[in-house]
This record gives sequence, C-alpha cells and structure tokens, in this order.
Amino acid sequence: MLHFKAIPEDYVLKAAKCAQLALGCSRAAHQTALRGVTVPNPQIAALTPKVRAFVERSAALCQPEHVHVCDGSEAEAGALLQVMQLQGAIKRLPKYDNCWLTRTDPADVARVESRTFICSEDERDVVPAARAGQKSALGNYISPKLYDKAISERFPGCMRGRTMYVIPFSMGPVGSPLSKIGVEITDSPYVVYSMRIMTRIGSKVLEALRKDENFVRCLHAVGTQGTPGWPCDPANTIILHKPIDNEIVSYGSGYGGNSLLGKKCFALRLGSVIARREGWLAEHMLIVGITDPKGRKRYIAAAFPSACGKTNLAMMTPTLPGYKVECVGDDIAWMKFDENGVLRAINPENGFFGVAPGTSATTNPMAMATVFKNTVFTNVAETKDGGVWWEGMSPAPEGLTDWKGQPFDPSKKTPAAHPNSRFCSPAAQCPIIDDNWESADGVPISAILLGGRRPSGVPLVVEARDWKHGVFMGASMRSEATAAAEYSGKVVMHDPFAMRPFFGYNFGEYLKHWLSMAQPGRHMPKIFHVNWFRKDEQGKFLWPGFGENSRVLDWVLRRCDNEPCHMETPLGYVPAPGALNTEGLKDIQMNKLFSIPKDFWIQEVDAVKKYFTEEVGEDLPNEIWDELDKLRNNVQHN
Ligand code: SAT
Ligand code: MN
Repeated sequence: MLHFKAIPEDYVLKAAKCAQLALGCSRAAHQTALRGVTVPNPQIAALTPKVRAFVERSAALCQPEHVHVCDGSEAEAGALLQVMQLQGAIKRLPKYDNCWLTRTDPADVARVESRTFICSEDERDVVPAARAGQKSALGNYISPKLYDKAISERFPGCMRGRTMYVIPFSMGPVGSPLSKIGVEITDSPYVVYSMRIMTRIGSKVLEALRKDENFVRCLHAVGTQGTPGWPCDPANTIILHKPIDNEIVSYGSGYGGNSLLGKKCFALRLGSVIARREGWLAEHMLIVGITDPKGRKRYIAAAFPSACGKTNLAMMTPTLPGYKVECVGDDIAWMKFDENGVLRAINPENGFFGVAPGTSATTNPMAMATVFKNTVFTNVAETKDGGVWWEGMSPAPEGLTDWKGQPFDPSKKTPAAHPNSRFCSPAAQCPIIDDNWESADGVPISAILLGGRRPSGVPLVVEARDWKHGVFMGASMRSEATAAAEYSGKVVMHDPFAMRPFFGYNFGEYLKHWLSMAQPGRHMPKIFHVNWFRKDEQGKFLWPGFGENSRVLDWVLRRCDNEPCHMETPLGYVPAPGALNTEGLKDIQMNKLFSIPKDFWIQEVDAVKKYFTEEVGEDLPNEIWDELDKLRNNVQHN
C-alpha cells in the first residue's frame, strides 16, 4: 500500500526537511527528515479513482520516497522555491520581483527530436507510406513492444529518495468546452513550478476531473545523472507518446518541451490526434487580435517553426498609426468551427516559454514589460547586480556570468546566454494580453499566416488563392534550422505547418484532415505565407520586421475584407503596386522583396516534390499533388 506524504501545510518551516527528501538523501536521513512532517494531504482524498490508479501505478514503478499532489496554492509555490534553492537548482535574481535563474546541465538544453517517438500498433498510423520500415523525417515510430521496453529499462526505481509530484493541469481555461485535462507526474520541482506558470494546475482541475474523468496521463522523470542541481540523463533521454492510451512518458530531460508535457507533447502531438478524431485543429500557432484604425478587431493565427519570432509577432507593437495588437497566445492554437461556421481558437497555455536572445526594448517591448516579474529564466547570463542578460538585449555589461556559470569572456566566440535560453512567464502579466484570451468559446479567426526563415527566393507575403492552395502552402513550408532542437548550421529544412517535430499521426492523414475542414456554410479563413527573413546579396535583411510587420497585417486584413489590393503571381496573390503601406520606411527594395526568381522556384518545386515522394508517397492527398503541378506550371511559364 502506498503512503501519501504531502509537502506539509506549514510549508516554509518544513521546506528544508522536504528539500532533503527531494535531494535524494539516504533512507535513514529520510526517516529523520520525515519525522513530524507527514501531514495528510486533503488533496489525496479528492483524487478520482482513475487518477489515483495512475499515481499508484507510477509510484510502484518509480518508487519515490514521498508523493505530493499539487494544489496549485501560493504556499505550495513558495515551498517549491525553497526546495529548489536548497537543491542548488535555482537562485533568486534580486534585481527583480520573484524572478529565478536556472542553469541546466549543458547537455540538456533543447528538445531532442531524435529521441522523440510516437507509438501505435500500426506503423502507418505514424509514418507515411513512403517511409514504411524506415526512418521518417515526419515522426519517429516506436512499436508497443519497444515502448514498454524503453519504460522498463528506465523507470523502475528512478525516483528513489525523491519526491514524486502529481500535477493535475488543464490545457485551456478550466471548464471551457475546448479545454482538455492532463495529470503530469514528475520528480522535478522545476517542472512543477514551470507547469504552474505554463498551465492551470491544482485543485480546480481535480474538481473538473470529478465531472469528466478523462485525462491524459503524463509520466516524467529526470533520471539520475546530470550536474548538481540539474539531474538528467542525456544518454538515455526518451520522449514517448501513445495516443491510443492518451499517454505520454518522458525520461532523462528536464528541459522545455521535453519535460513540460502539456506543451508540445500534449497540446500538439497528442492534441493533433485528438483533434482529428473530434474534428478540430491542434496547431503550432500564435494567436493575436488586431484592431485597425476603423476600430474593427480581427484575430489571426500564425504558424512558424520554433524560434522564428512567434513571440515577437504575438506581442507586436505596430508602427502603422491606428493599429493595435493584443496577444492571445504565442505558441499553440486549438481551433474548432462553431455552429455558425466560424473558426474559433483558444490558447491552451497559461504562460510564455519564450526564446530570450534577441528580445529587447526594440524588438519586443511588450515581452520586456512581461518577463521581469514572477519569471523563471533558464540558461541566460547573469549580471553583477543580480539581473539577467542575453545577446541582443543591450550592449553586454561588465562582469557577466555566462549560462554555464562561468565568468563571461567577450573575446571568446561563445555566447553568454545559450541560444535556446528561455523566459517562462505568466501570460496574464503581459501588458497587451487580450481581453478575450481566456474566453471559453475562443476567439474568431479571420486569417491564418504560415511562415519560416527563408533567406532567399521567398516573397514577403503571398496569399493563397483558396483553402486547398493554402493547405499546399502549409505542406510545402521550409525554414532555416534554429536552436530550439538539436540541429546546427543554417540548413533549410522542410517543416510543414511548422509541425514537423510535433505531428502525432501520419502527415498524409493530417493534410486530408486540413482539406476536410472546407465545408459549405463555413467561413474559411484566408491563408497567407509570409517571410520576414529575406536577405539581399550582402546578407542584409530586406525587410525591417518586428513592428513594421504591421504593414503586412494591414494588407492581410484588407484582403480579408476582399479589398482588391492584390495581384496574381505564379505563387498566389501579392500586394498590387502601392498596396502595401510602406510610408515612412526608407530604402525598401520592393522588387527584391517580392521577386520570384525562376531558377530558385524550379529548384524549390523539385525539392518539395522529392520530399513529398520520399517522405509521404501514396499518403499524400491528390489535391496536394495537383497544387504542386499547378505551381510548377506557373513557375515554368513565368
Ligand atoms: O522546448 S519547447 O518545445 O518548449 C520550445 C519550442 O521548441 O518551441
Ligand atoms: Mn513552439
């Protein structure tokens, strides 16, 4: 029989003892530490039978010393901070209000896509036909047998001497018909504290579970290697998803999407499977509200690969007079057509896990106004006065400590902050958070933007001729690799719908699902492809980006009103001459920004064809092949 022992009620007084538990001290030390701190946790009685069964099974497997069911209270948050400070896992940043710095093991700094798997009986559920029995670029398959083996090789006893935390969490506002519930079990207080920011956790979620027992089971353990303060196990890291059982299992990494299982694992990989089953869309998209000078407000969703400026767009300060942007979410959108045929979106998250480097008062003043309270910073540099710094924030101050905890030497080429260093901040404290960001019904979506980092060949903005063409644009998206995963170098990768690392099922089926969204009576959002990152021959950006992107949004919204401010090109519609408002901008080379080099596009079509053939094969819908043929024709006859 498993004994639940909560973090005690008088958290602060007893936190030191609890910290010893979490630190993994000896059994004898435990007994001492535990004496007098075993307080019955009222939350345990509140567990539904299914949650309790999950907790008991996980505890039997991982053998923690201690189980704590999170209630989401402030006192609990305080205790977690105490525990982590005593473990040496975080330190306070005295320059700010309730801000904390974590340094990870240098081997645990990003998502590990090569170690991320989807499990199903049939490989074809996960991997498109063309890659049967081979490695696929669109999702790693693992058989149920190897799935079980991977767990049994890693989990037994992995939480010995530690506290096992049980985090009931809701993706989306608690109680919204668009929201879903998960329960994450973890031995990392950093994960608990981060989940508290990134999702809604605690008693209110358990309450909701009593009405509907269904939840996604998320089991996470950091492993027993790693550096002091950051246990992990990079050699054995694995991230497993089993959609049929609503289950996620993650071992060996404490970082971001590997460990905050509500984010990529649930909201995207499992989410995409659930969405397909239930007829909606789970997408790697930000959501923003834009009010135009006439006072009309529209919402758009936008898909970009990780670390391509989604947070910047989501919090943009428009330079065009009369425009206002408000933020609903910066990473994930769950979208469903309502009974009136309107696509409505919620942000399933509760916080921002944003890339720090490049964020500044110029590039993203709203993020800067968000992140200096109640925030956990991971792998940024530390200033002498107990603040943080990263590349692109300002000129480097004297006396920095780099992300590895070493004195920063600017003469060396290594950065002070890791390129994938992050801030983790509550969304509610963003000064331009949208009034409707927690609306249970979601916000109505007028347009969908797709994009990536394309240094050459790809115009600033192109509108799809129709929904089918838009789905093709999403399918053929490519982008330069970023630091968000384990890739290096400036290689241009295929990243359809910015979902390549996040598909929970066969990409061909995903495209069919997208195509099936277009139905009579529905108001289909217009789809656009944008590229803020085009460069000239000297490697200089052709477009200023950031707040100036409001000029593109202005054109997008005018197109949503069917204003005839467009012209036809081989790729789709672009702004008619003079239609893109560039007033006040200097030296914009419109011809270069919008040029469609024939050789480039013939190569692009070939590359996309090769990708579709080699990675998807017969699972690619005919409509998408037709669109590719159309594009080839258009480009050749240009
Ligand atoms: O590490 S995360 O997956 O949360 C961030 C990202 O890749 O966008
Ligand atoms: Mn992302």
